[in-house]
Amino acid sequence: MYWSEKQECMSRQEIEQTQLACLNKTIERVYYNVPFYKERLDSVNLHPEKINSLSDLQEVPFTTKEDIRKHYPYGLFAAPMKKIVRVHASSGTTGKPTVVGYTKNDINTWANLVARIVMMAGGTEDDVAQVAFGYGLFTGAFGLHYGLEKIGTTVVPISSGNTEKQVMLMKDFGTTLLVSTPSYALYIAEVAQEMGLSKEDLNLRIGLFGAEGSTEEMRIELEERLGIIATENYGLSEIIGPGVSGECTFKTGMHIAEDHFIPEIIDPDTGKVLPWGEKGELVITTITKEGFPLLRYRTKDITSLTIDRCECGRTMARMAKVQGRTDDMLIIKGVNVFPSQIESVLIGMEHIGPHYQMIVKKKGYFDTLEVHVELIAGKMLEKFSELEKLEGEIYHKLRSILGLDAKVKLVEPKSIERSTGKAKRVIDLRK
Ligand code: DLL
Repeated sequence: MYWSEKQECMSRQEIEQTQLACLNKTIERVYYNVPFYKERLDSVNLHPEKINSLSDLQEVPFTTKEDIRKHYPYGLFAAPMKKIVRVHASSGTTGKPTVVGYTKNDINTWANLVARIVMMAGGTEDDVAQVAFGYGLFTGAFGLHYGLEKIGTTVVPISSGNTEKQVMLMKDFGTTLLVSTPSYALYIAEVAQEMGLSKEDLNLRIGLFGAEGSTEEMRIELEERLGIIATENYGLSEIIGPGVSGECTFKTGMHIAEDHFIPEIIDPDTGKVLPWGEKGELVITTITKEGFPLLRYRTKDITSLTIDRCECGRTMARMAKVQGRTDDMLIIKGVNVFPSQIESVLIGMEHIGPHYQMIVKKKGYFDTLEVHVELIAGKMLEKFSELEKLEGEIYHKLRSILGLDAKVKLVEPKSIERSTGKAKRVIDLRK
């Protein structure tokens, strides 16, 4: 089932024609409305009428999060404030947040794009959707909310946290579709189990998970524990929020709304554009936004793109699971390490749960990695020798995958803090 079949199933030629027409309009819009872009485009001698083909986009300089921060709060808006009807912001860990603004048309576009990803995942007007993202400046909750309403699902705007009540309402309201981060969904599953509820007691059928990475192993765990089809979606506040891309039920990558965004993959070190299929940093240009358009925004997310045929019939390019961010890629003793690699080793091993944390420290000149892994309640191994054996097993698996010696520490059940939003997997104490 499609939300907008005509757009989602265009031929490649139609997609490219649409992209070029919209790109031209966007370049003109930012050139004449945002001094930052005028300066940037002038600096490479790229007047708007010089963009005659999609490949000309490669001449346009990148935009970074730093650029947005420097123009805090509204300096990159391309519409007058009276036309801006909503702002959202992403909370950086340090400094000021990045602020994004939407016109009425942008809000409408956004709802349509989210409606697409909900229907791709199998959602319909018969669903009861529990939005367990935090409502607020974060784009997750409001983004999903309006898209779900557009389709006609019954929305339960419960927000994140208050997990026991979350489970109680899930049962009483007959929730069929859960919207959350994958890590929070796992926590919800744990609490449901503690409350004595099995998946058969709940009515869930679809998970729409996003806002953070997760592995295939995590998907399987969520599907088994909650009795759902777990789909993933991706987005970032700077680009629009959720709705940039999402999986259909074939789960072979996330379809990008290419009629609104032009994706590119670049080598993060050289900035060179890479061909389809190659892994690198995702760069996105928005081509229909009015309030806050961005040209060649460096997402820092590492993935690859494909336009191979998808069985669902959609023709839009698909992006692979995000492997990590160029800035949460840890470099430990010269080795590149992503939390997702650790997760795929841990999930599926006996006696341990899916909760872990990586602690990176500096010892003299050397970096050290300690991985804390939680034991499963009730399966607590009593014999010290068995604990040691398990630690050794994890240590060897991590070493063979990462090529790195990590100290493994098994910790008590429930001792690692649960998150109700994006999970904090890495504690970097080196700075
Ligand atoms: O997380 C938008 C969103 C909300 C997407 C709800 C999907 C669902 P930000 O808070 O600005 O926006 O964070 C954006 O989160 O650059 C990625 O690093 C990460 N991210 C988002 N979705 C995924 C995903 C929202 N499916 C940043 N896999 C992005 C991996 C993801 N990382």
